[in-house]
Amino acid sequence: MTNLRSLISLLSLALPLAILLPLSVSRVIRLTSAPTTTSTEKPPPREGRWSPEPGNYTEYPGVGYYKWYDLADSWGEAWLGCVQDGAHLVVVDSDEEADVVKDIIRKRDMSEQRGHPHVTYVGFHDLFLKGTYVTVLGDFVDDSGYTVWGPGQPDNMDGRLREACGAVFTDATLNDVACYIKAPFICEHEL
Ligand SMILES: [Ca+2]
Ligand SMILES: [Ca+2]
Repeated sequence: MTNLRSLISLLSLALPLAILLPLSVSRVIRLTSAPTTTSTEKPPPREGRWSPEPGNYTEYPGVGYYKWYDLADSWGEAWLGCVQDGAHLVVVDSDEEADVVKDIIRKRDMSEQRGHPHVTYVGFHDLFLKGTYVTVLGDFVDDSGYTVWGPGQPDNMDGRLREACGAVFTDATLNDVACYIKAPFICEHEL
């Protein structure tokens, strides 16, 4: 009889708990999974090898951080190299940034030049749709703020070759090139 009474009192205690507990758990889950996209703040930079330390990325005040790489086996390799840095292939989006790119190319160590001498890979392509140039950040090149193409470009090598990947000449004017050539590239990290 005593056992039965204590069982009843235990149940009367446990029952509300059994009802309340799932409610509180679901409330916690709802709270922790609440969307956090209402903030207008930029997300923190991705983890990677990017660093503003000397010898790594160079700061051009007011424009961005940049790093020159001597060689990629293809445009895709260049793209990946920058992503692995926690950066991106440079997206030239102003005349000012074009001057930065020109400066970086001018200062490059020619003794290390192993890729195509007139090509530096940058972050645009028309791989998705021929003739529609987009940046690696997903914007149309036409809307990017810098659309100075080299003479006759883009030309798909006078129509003889599919040139779907983005590059600049040494004067930072844009060019479409074949995606598989060996060329240097520049990565950018936003300020
Ligand atoms: Ca940029
Ligand atoms: Ca071309």
